[in-house]
Amino acid sequence: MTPISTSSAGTVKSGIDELAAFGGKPLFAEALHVGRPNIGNRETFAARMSDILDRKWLTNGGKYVQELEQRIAEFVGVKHCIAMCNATVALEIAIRALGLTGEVIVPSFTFVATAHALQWQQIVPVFCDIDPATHNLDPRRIEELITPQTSGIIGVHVWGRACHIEALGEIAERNNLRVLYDAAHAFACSHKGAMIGGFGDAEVFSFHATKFFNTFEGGAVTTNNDELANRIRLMKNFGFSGYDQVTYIGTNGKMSECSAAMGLTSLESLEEFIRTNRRNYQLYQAGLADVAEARLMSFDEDEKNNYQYIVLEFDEDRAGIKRDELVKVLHAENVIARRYFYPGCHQMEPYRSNYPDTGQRLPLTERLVDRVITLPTGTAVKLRQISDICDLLKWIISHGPEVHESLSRLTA
Ligand code: T4K
Repeated sequence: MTPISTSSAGTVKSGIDELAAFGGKPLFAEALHVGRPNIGNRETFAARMSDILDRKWLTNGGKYVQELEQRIAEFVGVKHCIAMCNATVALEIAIRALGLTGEVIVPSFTFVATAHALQWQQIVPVFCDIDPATHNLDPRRIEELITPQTSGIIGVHVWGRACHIEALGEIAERNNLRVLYDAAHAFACSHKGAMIGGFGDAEVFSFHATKFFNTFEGGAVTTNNDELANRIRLMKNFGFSGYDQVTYIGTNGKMSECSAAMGLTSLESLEEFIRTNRRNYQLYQAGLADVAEARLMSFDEDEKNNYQYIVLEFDEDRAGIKRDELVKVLHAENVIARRYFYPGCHQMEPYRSNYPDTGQRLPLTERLVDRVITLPTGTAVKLRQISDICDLLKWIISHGPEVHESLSRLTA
């Protein structure tokens, strides 16, 4: 990707006192968030909502859910897409439908839902360290964690960058394990030219409001396995295979027609959302090109990416200011930067208490959770605001030790 040039290298602050953390005026009048929803065409959405109300078919596999499932299956290139109320329930159902039991290997560097979906069903999430180059499961660390109780691996395509899919597949085959992918971040992304959604035994997408493609709340399981798809369909509808006929233990994982209407509308603007995210990414790339202390995560330009996360790895030793101090100063300026996935699932309950020593085998995860910062992007952020965020970051970092000292005095 050719970096585009930033409009200004202008100074957004001319002294420490001007930082909002020390009483100055915030750079932005309103908060800029990570995860502000992208909204498609309002008229189209309103027309669909009106139709739903007219037809009085609100949920339970209605017209819009069926259409969304079909469109997603076509887009991803899989045989089956089963829309769900959210990705957490979709993960729980996929885990159960795959027959996972005992122990399942997962990264700790993920949203806690990945681990909880297992533990919720009394399956132990066995946390594995990551490859620092990709932030995804390190295949070289997986086999040492396999025991007779291990039934599967859940890989997470963090930031939409694909896991080491071939290596995971080989390990699974050698050890007779199932592979499920948490593709919550990876809608519209590809691996070796093939869309994410068709790998492993099944993949799970999240369409939560904070994802670049949203259905308010929502998610989906995609798979090419007919039998598995059938089981998942039954399980997400209480196990009903017909009127009064229950074939499995099931739950309620259904997506509503409102969510599907939003999904269809979002799908119509998908390319625009990705274009905006990519343009934002390029602007951050240009704006932060010479900032060695804050390295912008890269994407493989030969693949399809959704560019929904602007991820920095921040080197606090080099900058002379702590990552959390930087986040605090940014928040005061109304740049609501986020740590991800701090402090790692293994440091959250119940995993922290159940397995207090897990951190010892996760040195790279523990390092990464102290370095990551995500920045605002999406259709809600303007180009000028991104240049200003870059200038602000550069200014703070170039005054790192001073800002650190001033913050220390403030809290002393
Ligand atoms: N696996 C992975 C790898 C995931 O990342 C996730 C979800 C899942 C599984 C489970 O998927 P779901 O069951 O949710 O479908 C968010 C989301 O709740 C969650 O979906 C997401 N990952 C996770 C990474 O982030 P928070 O705690 O960041 O949400 P919150 O409420 O702080 O919102 C973030 C920002 O977005 C806010 O500062 C404001 C803005 N926002 C948020 C909402 C909900 C809006 O502007 N409008 C909104 O409607 O969790």
